[in-house]
Amino acid sequence: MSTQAPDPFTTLLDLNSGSLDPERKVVERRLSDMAGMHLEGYADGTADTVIYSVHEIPVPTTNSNLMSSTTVIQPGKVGQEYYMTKGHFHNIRDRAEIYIGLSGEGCLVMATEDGQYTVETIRRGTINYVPGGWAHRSVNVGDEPLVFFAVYPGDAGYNYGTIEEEGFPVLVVAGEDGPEVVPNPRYKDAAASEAG
Ligand code: M6P
Ligand code: ZN
Repeated sequence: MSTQAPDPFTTLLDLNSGSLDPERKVVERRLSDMAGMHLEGYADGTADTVIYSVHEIPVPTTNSNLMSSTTVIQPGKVGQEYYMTKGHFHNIRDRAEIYIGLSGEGCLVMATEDGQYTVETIRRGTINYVPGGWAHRSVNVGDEPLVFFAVYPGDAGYNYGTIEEEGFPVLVVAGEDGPEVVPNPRYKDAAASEAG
């Protein structure tokens, strides 16, 4: 079939831990995979710490299929900045995405290439809509793992390079009274991000 539709199937999602049964593809991201993404460097000896894992339900990467995954971000910080995902635009920029919050407390930072941004809440029961053209990064601002489910067109693809080079306009940091959104001093500052 030209749409490459798979046969119908069902997966069991543990709403607390984010793990799937059956597990098909799990990607773990460690501090070493996030080098340069937090404003501060991570402490010596912590490179192998797992920051988040993505439990994917793979389908053929066509526009007629829906890819989905559960992401589990551990609680923690690098300096004052919370653990977070790398963040990405979609390779096909206009592809949208939906997140459903399952457990924990988080923020979804979204930004366009020309610097518009918004920071939304992720918690059990939230449904966040990420429109096409908006890069997205999720941040765990709580003391427990942040777990959410995401669905997006199968051909969306990942563009990490733009965020790696330019960052997001804002950072989410721990302030005296809880999480704060502050300007990213290195936003679009190529020289600083290369040095950092
Ligand atoms: C969400 C979705 C996934 C993504 C994951 C981790 O579950 O957006 O597509 O892989 O978060 O984010 P990132 O790919 O930016 O590391
Ligand atoms: Zn995405």
